[in-house]
Amino acid sequence: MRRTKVLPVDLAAESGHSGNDLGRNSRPSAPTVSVIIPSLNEAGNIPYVINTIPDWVDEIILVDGRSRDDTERVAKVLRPDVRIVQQARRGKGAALQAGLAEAKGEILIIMDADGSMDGAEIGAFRDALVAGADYVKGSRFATGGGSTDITKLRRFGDQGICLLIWLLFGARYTDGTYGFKGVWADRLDDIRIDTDGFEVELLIDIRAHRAGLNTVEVPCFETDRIHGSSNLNAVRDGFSCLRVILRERFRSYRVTTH
Ligand SMILES: Nc1nc2c(ncn2[C@@H]2O[C@H](COP(=O)(O)OP(=O)(O)O)[C@@H](O)[C@H]2O)c(=O)[nH]1
Ligand SMILES: [Mg+2]
Repeated sequence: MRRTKVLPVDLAAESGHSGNDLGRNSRPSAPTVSVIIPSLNEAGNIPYVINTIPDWVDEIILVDGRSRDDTERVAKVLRPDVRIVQQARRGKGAALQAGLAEAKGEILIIMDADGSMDGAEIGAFRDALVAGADYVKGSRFATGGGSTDITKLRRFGDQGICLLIWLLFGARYTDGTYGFKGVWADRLDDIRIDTDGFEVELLIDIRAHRAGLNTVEVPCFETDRIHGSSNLNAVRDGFSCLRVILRERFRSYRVTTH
């Protein structure tokens, strides 16, 4: 089984670990950046989220999951240049499919709209990608990261998912369910999201690994959701995660040559 090394950001450039080099050499040193934000009834949180996003981000895409509140209007009032994208089906995975398909940036960052992620951390994602990573995972459990939001049940579930991904795919990740991620647009075809729910987080991780993407984790700090409550159901979505892990394990892959 081929292994993807997961490296702290400062080791990425000097590691020599590489996936498929196609396109990497021609990447810009000052890439354009799109931020994709799946949002479902987040009107109370979206001002905070948008205000944390650095000025140098070129494009903000808000994928609205048919919110019943003022999410879209609040976002537009705050940042008139926010692009609103509608999704075809329900779920965070469906939202990411729609948002990523519309994004124009060379680097694509995914973050939540609940106020638990700090847009100031986007800089670390961009730096790791410019330094040579194809795909960057935010991790609450890497050294330097943390969370005030995670429950014991979710931490236990996350550890189980990381263990399964290691045993079944050989990828050593410290966080299996965090939604703060970054990827070069030229690698999107390797990931090809085809699931609609919260299990999308680990689907991306597994596919990135199996496609040989140079993956780097950056430590992140997750705070409590500001308003409202989580849409995730630990049991229902836990089973969806298991289903995706097994489906991916028994799915045949075109192996990327190095
Ligand atoms: N567009 C869209 N966004 C969603 C959907 N479900 C969840 N989200 C967003 O995905 C992010 C993570 O969801 P959240 O409920 O906070 O889950 P948790 O962080 O795992 O507790 C938030 O920004 C939600 O608004 C959906 O069906 N459509
Ligand atoms: Mg959340």
